[in-house]
Amino acid sequence: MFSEKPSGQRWLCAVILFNLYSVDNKAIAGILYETADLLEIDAADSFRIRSYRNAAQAVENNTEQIKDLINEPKKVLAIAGIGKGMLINLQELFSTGSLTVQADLLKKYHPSMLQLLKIQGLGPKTIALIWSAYQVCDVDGVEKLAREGKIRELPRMGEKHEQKLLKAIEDYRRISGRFLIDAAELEARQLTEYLAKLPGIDRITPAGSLRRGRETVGDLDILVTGQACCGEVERQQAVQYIAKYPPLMSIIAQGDNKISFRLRSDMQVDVRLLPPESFGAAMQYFTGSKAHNVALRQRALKLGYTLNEYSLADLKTEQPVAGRTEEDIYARLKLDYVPPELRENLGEIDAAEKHTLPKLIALEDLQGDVHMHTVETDGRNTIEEMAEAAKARGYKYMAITDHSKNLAFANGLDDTRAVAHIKRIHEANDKIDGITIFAGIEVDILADGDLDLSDDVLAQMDLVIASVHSVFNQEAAKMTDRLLKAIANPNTSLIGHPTGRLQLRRDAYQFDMDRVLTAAAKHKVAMELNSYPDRLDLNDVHLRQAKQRGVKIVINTDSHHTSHLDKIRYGILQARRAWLTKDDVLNTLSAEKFAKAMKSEWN
Ligand code: DGT
Ligand code: CA
Ligand code: CA
Ligand code: ZN
Repeated sequence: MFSEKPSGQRWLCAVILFNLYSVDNKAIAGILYETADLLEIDAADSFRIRSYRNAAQAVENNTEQIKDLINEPKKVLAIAGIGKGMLINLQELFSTGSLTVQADLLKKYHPSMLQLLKIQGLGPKTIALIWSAYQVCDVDGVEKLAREGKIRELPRMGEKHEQKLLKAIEDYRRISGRFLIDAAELEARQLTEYLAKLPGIDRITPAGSLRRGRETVGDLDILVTGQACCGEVERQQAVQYIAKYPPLMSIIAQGDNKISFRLRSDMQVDVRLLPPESFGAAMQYFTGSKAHNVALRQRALKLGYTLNEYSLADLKTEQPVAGRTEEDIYARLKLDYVPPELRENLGEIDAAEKHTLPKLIALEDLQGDVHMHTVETDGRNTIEEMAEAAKARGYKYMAITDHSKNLAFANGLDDTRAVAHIKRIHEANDKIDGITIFAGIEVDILADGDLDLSDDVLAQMDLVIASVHSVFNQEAAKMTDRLLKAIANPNTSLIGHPTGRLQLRRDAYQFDMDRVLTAAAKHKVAMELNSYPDRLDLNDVHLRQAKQRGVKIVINTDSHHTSHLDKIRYGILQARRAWLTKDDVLNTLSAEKFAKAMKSEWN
């Protein structure tokens, strides 16, 4: 059976038009990983497949950018995992913008193979199996096979595999086309730098879900204003300049004051050019959310105004009464200014009317970050390096929380190594002035709810983060009991990344959130807000639920490198979206009070 011809054109473009302007190591690694997967589908020699995967990993982890080294072959060859053959591949990639091996394989099969590989649990082996039996290699085609019961007929496959595959396809559809907040932010920043070079531009600001701090972003909405947006000729010139943005891959639509395009990263962008007098109205409108806008427009009508992306205007005379700033618009509508993170129509308009909007937590309120790893387990820096970096951020305290032994691939600590590590942390604390370094641990919650280290060792810690890192697929009842047992352990200070979800990759494990939060409140165990963009766990909805149950939050980065400490701002955004204030978050306390809180002594 043959499937309809899949629409893989976009992928083909991605391969051929590989834009060399901003090729970072991650992009190169992506191509090498894809090539390895395609070789595996093609039943290539396993040694060859491995050489591509190894090279991908080496490129990904290399601290220097390959694009800066490519003209010095010796330096590239010095990277472990890159041999002469791979060097030739990299040189080809940089001189022609594509890789013959990959291009040939995509010609032989189909570019849509790459989309299939993005489906969780569908590896090259299964794809090869499906291809050889049915010559199908696109998402729609595979879904059809699964629905017709044809996947279960393949060797080593069954009904269960088929159901799992259908669920994975559903997940893929839901998440494809969305991006992590850090990726969206980076694209927005680079584009902003480019736009800022255009003469006659006063302001450039992201709107949409990025400005609201949503955990993932669909497309970027960038608003621009200044002289360059005022006349027809100026706007045309501006649009022409934007169309030459090097990472731009294809233009989707181009109008008089708007241009929509797709970036090499596959992200879609809408740039709007606005006159200064409607910039505030446009910011309000394009920040959204849609639900907030609808409610706000109804309120405007009730008060005798019309509200759109150009202005707030008198209903009768149609004369604009506000539009230059957002603040003017909210004030005219007799509302306190609503911070973008709250604009989801979840009670914020009511609160703004009654002057009861919360004073949201801000980055400056945080006194410390208490979840980080070091070279002792799977981190990249030493205790001292992490401490200096935390101190440089202005923190009063921090905690080193390496992994426990159950996480064998991360070289987790057993009791003996954990005790020795506490000693090292104390020594570093004595040596480094200006910051308190707490000795902590991120201990695994084992499948039965026991913690992975002895009570005696855990009791010596200043704080204990208990986290689930294995056996995610338990029944909800069992997982709930597992978490409840960990919470009841007197040594537990907080639960790390409580739902275990990995955004755009892995669902949360199943458990009864309400019972877990109730128990956490009772035992004075805090819940983590893990700021890592892939996690953001607890999310905004759960954080709000936790606050209602009286559970305190600790906002951490889970840093594995000094550069990760900066990710704290993504956590702050989620906390703000959940209406959290300083009082809801324990790491806004002084070091002394925080230490007590970690021993479950808080009011
Ligand atoms: P995204 O891109 O899916 O992450 O989410 P947003 O919120 O950025 O949504 P987007 O890009 O479709 O639109 C940007 C903003 O424009 C949105 O937050 C509110 C506004 N907007 C879009 N469509 C409508 C609409 O039909 N009615 C109203 N009132 N506002 C809209
Ligand atoms: Ca958007
Ligand atoms: Ca948009
Ligand atoms: Zn963890």
